[in-house]
Amino acid sequence: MSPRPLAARRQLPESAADANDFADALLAGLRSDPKQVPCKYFYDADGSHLFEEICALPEYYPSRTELGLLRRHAAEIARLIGPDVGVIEFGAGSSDKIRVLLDALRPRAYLPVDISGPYLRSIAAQLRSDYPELAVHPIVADFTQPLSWQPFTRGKRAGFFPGSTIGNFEPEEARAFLARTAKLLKGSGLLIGVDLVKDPVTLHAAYNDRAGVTAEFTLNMLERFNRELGADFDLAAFRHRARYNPMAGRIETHLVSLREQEVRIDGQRFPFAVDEPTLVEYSCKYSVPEFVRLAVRAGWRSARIWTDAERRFSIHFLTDAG
Ligand code: AVJ
Repeated sequence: MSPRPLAARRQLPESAADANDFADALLAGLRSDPKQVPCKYFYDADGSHLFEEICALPEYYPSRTELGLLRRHAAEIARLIGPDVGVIEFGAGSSDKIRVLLDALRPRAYLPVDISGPYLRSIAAQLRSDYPELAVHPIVADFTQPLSWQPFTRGKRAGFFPGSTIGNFEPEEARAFLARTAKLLKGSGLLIGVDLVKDPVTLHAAYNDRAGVTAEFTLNMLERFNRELGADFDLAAFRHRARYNPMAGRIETHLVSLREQEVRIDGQRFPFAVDEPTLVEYSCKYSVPEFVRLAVRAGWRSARIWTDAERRFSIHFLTDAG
């Protein structure tokens, strides 16, 4: 009998409650000064697909570099994680990376956690048909919040958090997230991709691609607000702006209002001044020792670190500090 891991209990449904949270978060963010909207709202089905397009851009080195590292070190990674685990992935991005891990590791179960239900289901369906032996249990949930779900996988678990998505948290939130995962993954490990601090020109290009896909990705958020919340954002009246802040070591992405305007959402009016920025994303970059310090503060032990020859990107294997 093959053990059948149970799916998550109390996973967030794509319910009216969720839609309300979404509307409330947007309205609160637009009322705050300066205006801001959480970057997790990029990822509706269209946004998730645009992000996949970003990963294929020549300027966007993180995905390619991380995938190369995973391929090169797959056997060692599988040895460190060990056999017969349930892999919990935070954010189901493009499935190339998880496939490399699945091929090398042959885990018992795969539990992707993602905020976009439709996208998650399409990824799950593809993986089920390509890996008939694997138990695939998608969990629709927002992992930026305290975990309201418990994955039931018998035996060992391993966490996988690629893409440097950890960089979307500010360092203190990143520490809190890592501390929550340390509890969830007690007795096991976390494989996590972290983009490294580097020259500003390379960083700037990665978030300002020539083809304009990143701008489209950023603006898609407004289209989503129009579609799902009945907002009336004029997409031609905002532009994408991503700049590297060398003091903070992060890319700061804003939607900038091109003119003085008023946007209506849910019967409320939101004024925007000319050139007024709305913060939509931080992508924090770390040095290797900086990230190790953060992980250790969160209760992890640094067991192994891989970087590419140009030291653009790092993958860390963290284990239970005991
Ligand atoms: C995968 C969420 C980490 O911040 O680099 C890519 C998202 N935003 N281009 C990143 C993103 C603009 C990406 N993360």
